[in-house]
Amino acid sequence: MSARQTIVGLAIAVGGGAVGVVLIGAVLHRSAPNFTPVAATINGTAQTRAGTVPHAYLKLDTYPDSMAGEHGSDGGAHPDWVSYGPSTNLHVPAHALVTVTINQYDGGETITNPYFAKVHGTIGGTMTVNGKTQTGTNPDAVGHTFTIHAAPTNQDPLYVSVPLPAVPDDRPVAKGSDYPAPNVVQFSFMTGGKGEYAWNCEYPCGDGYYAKFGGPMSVRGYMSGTLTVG
Ligand SMILES: [Cu+2]
Repeated sequence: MSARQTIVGLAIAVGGGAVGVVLIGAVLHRSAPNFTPVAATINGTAQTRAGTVPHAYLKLDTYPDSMAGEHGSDGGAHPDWVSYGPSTNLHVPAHALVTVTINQYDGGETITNPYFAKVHGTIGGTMTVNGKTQTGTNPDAVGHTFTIHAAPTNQDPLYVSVPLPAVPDDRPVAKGSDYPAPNVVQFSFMTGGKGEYAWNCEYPCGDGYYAKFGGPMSVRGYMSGTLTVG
């Protein structure tokens, strides 16, 4: 078992004088539980600025609890924690167009940093929400974000951040489901060469812990994971 540790942080240094803020986005241990990976499905090719490349598709979900994702139907150790599914261990091909579809089932509120209510790093700088093209969402109604950070190494840079609009509190539970109908968010991005990246949610959804950045926000496998390009 490798003891190698990958520390991936989003370091924001506000220079000048005594003001310095460093945010550590995620600390991921190789020895942490290795959730069953989900690999993007390659289906045909896409014409891009980089030429004709494989077109890969990845499907994810965000839930208001942990009953439907990788923690098992009993929700595991923290059934009431918000979670991504079906896995937080994601694999996509190198030098490909990756189209991600996220079914977002959770509610939400105001995001701490409105930067993350905007779309960054996708093709065209846009996403679609329930079929409608948008460059961001209302910062007062964000459920989660899907944010890929490039590790500070010599691998190709990869930075993508997409806000996932909150499901309104009054949307009823859908027939045959435990949840209301989701907001369906879709976006595409290009991968470079092989690499290992971290992704996480930047909406403070860890209710009740450390200004809402604790709990599911600070334990791998809920609101963070890895993205392997290769
Ligand atoms: Cu979240």
